Amino acid sequence: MPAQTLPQIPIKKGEPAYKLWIFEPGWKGELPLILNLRQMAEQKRPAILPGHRLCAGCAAPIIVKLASFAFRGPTIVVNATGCLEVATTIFPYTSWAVPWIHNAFENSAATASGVESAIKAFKKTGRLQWDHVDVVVFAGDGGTFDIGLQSLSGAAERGHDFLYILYDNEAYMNTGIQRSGGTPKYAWTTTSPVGTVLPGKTQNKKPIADIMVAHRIPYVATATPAHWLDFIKKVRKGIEVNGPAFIHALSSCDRGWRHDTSLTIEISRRAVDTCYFPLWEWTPKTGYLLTDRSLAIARNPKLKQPIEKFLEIQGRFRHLLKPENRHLLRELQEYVDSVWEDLLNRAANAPR
Ligand SMILES: Cc1ncc(C[n+]2csc(CCOP(=O)(O)OP(=O)(O)O)c2C)c(N)n1
Ligand code: SF4
Repeated sequence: MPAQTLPQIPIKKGEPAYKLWIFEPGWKGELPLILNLRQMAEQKRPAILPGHRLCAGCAAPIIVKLASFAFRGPTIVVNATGCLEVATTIFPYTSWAVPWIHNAFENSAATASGVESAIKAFKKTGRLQWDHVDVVVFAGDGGTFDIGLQSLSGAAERGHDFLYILYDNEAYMNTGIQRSGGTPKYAWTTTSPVGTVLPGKTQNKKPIADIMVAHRIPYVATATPAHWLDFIKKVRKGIEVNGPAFIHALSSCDRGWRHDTSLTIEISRRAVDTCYFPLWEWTPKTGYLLTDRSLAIARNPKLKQPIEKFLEIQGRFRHLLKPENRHLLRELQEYVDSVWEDLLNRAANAPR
């Protein structure tokens, strides 16, 4: 059965329209598909259904929903232990509308490798009724930056064909907001407290997406739920490539980041506007390419916002806005600026 895309339905007058370039297997070029959010909502059933127990304001289900709009056909989801898993599969219920496997905290990429190998074997022996069955992993930062890194690296090195989506809420949220390798410097967590001894976490965030680039897999990208079209396109590209693909999606957590539940999308927007979390993609052929708002900022640096804009709406950084911690804030700004400069130097489409 060939891969299916959305039927082209005319957009209603006055509705915003976006052009999404869908890559179809077997096609030399690209198929343009005009769509908007209403069409997607009406025509594509997302992989995750309402009724789950994730907190109001949690970005994780938005990430799954947006990602699943880009699924091209039969898809198996592998889900590491974490908030997304525990809150969507409370026995005897499930919120998943696709085949879904829960695996241990540390080995989602190993599980995905096994699933992908089984699919390949079925195909080889003529027992697969579809052209392809895609494998998509969703795992948190604890399950990716830290405990699952070796299985992810191994799967990337072996070249298994799956898309790994990291939803990065920057701490071990499910077990009570403990710091992870994805927690940014000076953020409060329950294991990196703020007080007279410590100003929050004292180490920088691990550059996980760059670590995946170093594996030279076919596709690596960063994304946020606020830049939804950019995200959907990246998911589709990650699924279409043959071999491992990795998407690092920033996933705000109102419990751990201490923000108002209404600010989920605004926080993602500010993360990109301040260059705290730049949007880019990387392939072996193109190298780093800035995308969406980050490309706009590179072209017009006046759009870049100070880091306070990202920090000021989150309780986990409240201490940084106190007068006595101005030097910490300055240090964070310098760090963000140097990482951004470094990216500008590497990005092939950044203005020189
Ligand atoms: C080997 C192992 N160690 C610890 C745990 C306990 N545990 C379950 S979920 C979790 C935190 C998950 O954090 P993350 O991957 O960031 O996902 P989040 O909950 O933030 O979505 C921990 C420590 C476990 N299940 N297995
Ligand atoms: S604790 Fe955070 S990551 Fe977990 S469900 Fe709530 S908002 Fe989402």
